[in-house]
Amino acid sequence: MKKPSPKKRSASPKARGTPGVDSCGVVDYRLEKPDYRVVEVTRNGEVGYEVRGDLSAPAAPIRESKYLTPKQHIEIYRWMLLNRRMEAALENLYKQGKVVGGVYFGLGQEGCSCASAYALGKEDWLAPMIRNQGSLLVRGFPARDIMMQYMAKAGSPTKGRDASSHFGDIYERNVAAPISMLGDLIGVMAGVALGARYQGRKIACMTYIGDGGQSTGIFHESLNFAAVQQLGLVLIVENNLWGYSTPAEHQSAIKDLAQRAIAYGIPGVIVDGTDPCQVYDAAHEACERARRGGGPTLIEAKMMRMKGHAIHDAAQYVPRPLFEYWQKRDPIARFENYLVKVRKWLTPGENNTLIEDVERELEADRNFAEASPMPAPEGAVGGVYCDGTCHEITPKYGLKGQKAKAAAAKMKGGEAAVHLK
Ligand SMILES: Cc1ncc(C[n+]2csc(CCOP(=O)(O)OP(=O)(O)O)c2C)c(N)n1
Ligand SMILES: [Mg+2]
Repeated sequence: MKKPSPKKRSASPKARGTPGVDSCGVVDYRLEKPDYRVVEVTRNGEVGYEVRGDLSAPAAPIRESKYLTPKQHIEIYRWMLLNRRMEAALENLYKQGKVVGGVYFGLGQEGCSCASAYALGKEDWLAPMIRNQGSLLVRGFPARDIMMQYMAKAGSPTKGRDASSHFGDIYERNVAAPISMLGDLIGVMAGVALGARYQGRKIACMTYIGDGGQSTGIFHESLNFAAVQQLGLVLIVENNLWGYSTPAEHQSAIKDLAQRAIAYGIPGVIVDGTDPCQVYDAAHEACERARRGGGPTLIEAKMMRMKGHAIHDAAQYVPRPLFEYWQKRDPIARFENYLVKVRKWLTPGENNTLIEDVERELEADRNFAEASPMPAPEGAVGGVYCDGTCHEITPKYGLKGQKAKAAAAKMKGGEAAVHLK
């Protein structure tokens, strides 16, 4: 691969400069503001949705990143490609009857998942949601793990006990497993941030919530707590316009979900979720703020869920023109164009090599995952509940020194054997 020149070629003048700030103080990184709305209509007794407004505008350029080097741009692009191609492979595995449950897709959201997770350092924490498979890849889970998980293989992160994405890694990768009850992860990550503070660790804790999930009570309770305690939480609101079959407009009366930040006294930021540079810059600033003890940031990433809720949902309720509008804003096609044609940081040949490399990696991982055995039936009886003797629980952010010893002594003989570092 050609070594990208450290000197940046500049993007178009429009794609640079300071982000705007709305009348509520919400920072807006976007270079275009879609001008349409989704309305409910009844035709021949059937309720459905239509789009009203102007859908003819061409896609905006990619915004120039203030922080990313050319090499980092290419790395994010590679993660996005891997994210998309892995989901395409999962769709095929599902159609071949090899996936045990459903499959969830982040099609059209790869830039948001990958560029946000890319802003995290090794010590930071991530709690992904079901569409953030790209974030898992960036955080170091190989595609084979995700594929084995969907196929409930013995070698999958949950050893076949879960058939979608309820897994994490609290020891090496600092990833908390997704929680299906929408919004609950926000409180969990606020708790991780609080624990880290007691340890004097300066870390950022990132998680996601959807436009639908933002309506839960726990969203309010957790974010308010994080704000009052000034915890290092980075909350990305993935506004992909749909919560199952409910349009975002029918979920919240405010147009910009980032404005909710005002109610908690924290910064609110809007980004175009299909532009990885915007996502990265906003996430990077929020992580820096979290690490220096500045408190939480709410980032609203505006984009579109380009498939149904999961593989079983054909999304027939979504007006077709909306798909066409967002297809023009495909994050991977636009980023590829930016890297190859606008910046010329990748030659077309290097781009092809990179794509082939991603496909090769994926092919090897898919073969590995498919060839892996299913768990032995008798294994199902173990490893679900901890009886206090089956494994050691080592808290990552446990108490230190004398306090730790005292706590461990108190716990001995109690419900769980806790071994403190
Ligand atoms: C508290 C709670 N209520 C309802 C559900 C059922 N549910 C799962 S996903 C979903 C839609 C979520 O929409 P959104 O938050 O916009 O996320 P998206 O699927 O668009 O990524 C619902 C209602 C749930 N898991 N948890
Ligand atoms: Mg949604």
